[in-house]
Amino acid sequence: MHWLPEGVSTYSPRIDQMFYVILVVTGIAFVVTEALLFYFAWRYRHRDGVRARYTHGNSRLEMVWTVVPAVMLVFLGLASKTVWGEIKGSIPPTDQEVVVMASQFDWEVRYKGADGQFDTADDVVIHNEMHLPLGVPTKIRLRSKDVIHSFFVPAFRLKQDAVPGLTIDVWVQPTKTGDYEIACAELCGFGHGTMRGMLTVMEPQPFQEWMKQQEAGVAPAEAPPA
Ligand SMILES: [Cu+2]
Repeated sequence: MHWLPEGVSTYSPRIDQMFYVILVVTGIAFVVTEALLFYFAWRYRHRDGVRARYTHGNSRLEMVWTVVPAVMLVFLGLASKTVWGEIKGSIPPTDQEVVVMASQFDWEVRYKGADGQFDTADDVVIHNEMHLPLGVPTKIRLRSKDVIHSFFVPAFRLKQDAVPGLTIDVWVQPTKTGDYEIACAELCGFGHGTMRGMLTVMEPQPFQEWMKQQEAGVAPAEAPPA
């Protein structure tokens, strides 16, 4: 099945597997319940000369159709929580860090710069653009200046809210070079739909060169959209 964009992070196969398990389980439940709904509507339709019968229901049947979906729901919930918890809870040790400051309606992306420290004069700051090295885990620290945004990179299967007053860490290890979309997945105001960025995964060597150029100011950072 190929309607999802190609997954290009180390954990995307696990997310996709979970997605398909949920899709199949809920898909079967949907088809069965809708089929029964239509069948009963047809089977017990109005017919001349047939009187309606009053019934108190069937306790055993009601138990079954309550307990079975409940068990399935708990199973899917636990399985999802396990996958997401393992991904979120295990940020691999890495020197590669980026700080993302979300605001209406802009993604500010900050690199440490030549001194290897954040919040110094030589930080490299660009807007609505992120470059990451291939095959290396990057820690992404999400912040927000104003309202709740959601940092969403569909190709990575990564989506996480950016909340004012909090720093929320996520990580990714890209598995394929290319350009991928960054979107805001939380309705954050009138320009929400314009809050997009481009993420470029590069081989480590070109990435280092790009970083050097940024640090030297050779390629001036893109101005934020007006
Ligand atoms: Cu937003």
